[in-house]
Amino acid sequence: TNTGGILYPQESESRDVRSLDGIWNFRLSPETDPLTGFRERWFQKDLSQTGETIPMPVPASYNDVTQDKAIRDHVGLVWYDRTFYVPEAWRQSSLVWLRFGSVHYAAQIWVNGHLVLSHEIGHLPFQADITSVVKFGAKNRVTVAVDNILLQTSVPQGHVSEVTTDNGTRITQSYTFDFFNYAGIHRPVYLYTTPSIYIDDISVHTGVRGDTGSIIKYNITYGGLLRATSQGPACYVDLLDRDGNYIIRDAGSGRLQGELEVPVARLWWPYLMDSEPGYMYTLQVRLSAQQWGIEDIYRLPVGIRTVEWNNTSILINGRPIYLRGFGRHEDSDLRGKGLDYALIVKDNNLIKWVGANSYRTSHYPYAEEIMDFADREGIIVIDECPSVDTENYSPALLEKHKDSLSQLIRRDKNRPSVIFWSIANEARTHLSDADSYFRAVADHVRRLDSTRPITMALARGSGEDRTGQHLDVIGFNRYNGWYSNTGRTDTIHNNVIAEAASWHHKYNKPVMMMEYGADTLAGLHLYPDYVWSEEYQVEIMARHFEAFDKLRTQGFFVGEMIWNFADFKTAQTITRVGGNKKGIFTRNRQPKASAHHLRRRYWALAGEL
Ligand code: GCB
Repeated sequence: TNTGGILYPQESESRDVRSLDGIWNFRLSPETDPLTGFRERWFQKDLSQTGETIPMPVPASYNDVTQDKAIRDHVGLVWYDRTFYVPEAWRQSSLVWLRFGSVHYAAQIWVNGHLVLSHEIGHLPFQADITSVVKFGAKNRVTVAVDNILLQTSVPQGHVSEVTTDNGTRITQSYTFDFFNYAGIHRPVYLYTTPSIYIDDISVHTGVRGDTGSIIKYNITYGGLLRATSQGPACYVDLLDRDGNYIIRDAGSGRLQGELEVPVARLWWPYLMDSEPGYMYTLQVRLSAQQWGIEDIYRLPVGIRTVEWNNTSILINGRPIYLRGFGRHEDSDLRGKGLDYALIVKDNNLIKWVGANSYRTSHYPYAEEIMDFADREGIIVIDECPSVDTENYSPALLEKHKDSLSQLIRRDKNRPSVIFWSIANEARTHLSDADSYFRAVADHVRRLDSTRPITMALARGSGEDRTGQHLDVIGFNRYNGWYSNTGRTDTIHNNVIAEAASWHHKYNKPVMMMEYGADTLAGLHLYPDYVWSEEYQVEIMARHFEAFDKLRTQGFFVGEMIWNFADFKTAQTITRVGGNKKGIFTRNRQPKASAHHLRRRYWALAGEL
């Protein structure tokens, strides 16, 4: 499943794309007999023939769309299916692919009763060539089994235990991370075609050569069967500007690797650092196997920029950057983690309205459709894998953790917006195993991509940390005035400065504050400021801003990210009132007083750049 490329499905002269989104059939596995569906082979018939099904939207989490608590809180397997037609016309020299943007947490997929895909870790796309099992010119069925159980060897980790209920023993899921374990088919499902010899993957690296111009290095891999006697396919590339004008035509002399020189390139700049941030070219790749009359065309958006870093700073196109952003979540009412186009456009507009230039994909990879906005708008992304609150290090966990990063890098390697890889959030970095574990993770990432710095969101103190030496940039999470010294906003300034300095002193790396904040109930006003009120959130921020401004004069402090962009749902606990309320926007994206306060700062910071 996880070998080869994972290019986003795209229509072209040689490719067709159909959406399988919509209303699917759905049913739970009985909690008392979770494997029934496998034993009775539910994937070999229509799900509705196995028992009662209900309509379920795709994409969406299944948890919040019904009136049934048993569905919201279900632990274990659920089943989905739907039917679709494959046109007769696709039989001619086409391969048919099935691609899921994300199914959380683990999934098995059958087409017409044949197992075609298995995937684990959620949040990342996976696909298969299903040509040999589809019926052309006929009705087909796709069945999906989804398991939301998190164990000590899943990424992220969780615990399953038993609980005695009024109706007997049930299993119950717990986890220490602070967001709801939404599950289901979270992102779009596509059926698409390629020619039988096709562009499998494209990798680009961009560089700037002094004043003479820019270069785009590319590497193309192809898939499909060629007869032993035939020559490999020929590859040609074109470069188009944002308006669709050809800048370079027919380059590459047929070869799969090459280098384009772009004499007066428009560089990809972060938001508000240039009048046209996020400038994207299109690399048009044409692969042809002439003796078979086959041509495949794929258009990859490309931004030209460089990333460099040293002990004190990160530079884009040679200029130091200061990050002003957020931690975020994929989270909303009703949909949970399901992709919603209205929501992603709104979020993009809010990010620009606030004047932020960055965010971290806390605590897992976000949808490709969201990342596309970051590319086009010049938003800097700290791209995080799904490892959160790691404890109990083990070889099995390490393999899965590395796999999540392989999949993430494979998906996002060409995105100019991705400036950092974040390899974990709030791992137990004080434990003795943390050193070798994170060395292995960081080495793995550097082998796959040495062009971007590696970071991690650290929560243990700098004194006890055993992992910072493996990172390029230190990010720390600290809730001064909230989890510690609650109510004492007069402790924030000095503590923030002292902690940032201690990280830099220990590791001699650039340092940023990756999380800080306070839970705030929108509409609660208490003055003088008092915890949970809008006034308190603003006061906490104001004290942090003073500390950040002082730190910025010391030469190693590279950014601030408030926790969180918006309120979000969590597991049920006694410290969360309807979820985590540290958003500067409410869950339905209305500003708290803090949003206006942050906006004044971020626009002012942008003006200084
Ligand atoms: C953290 C975590 C984040 C939580 C946040 C909080 O340090 O990284 O996932 O939501 O604190 O609000 O407690």
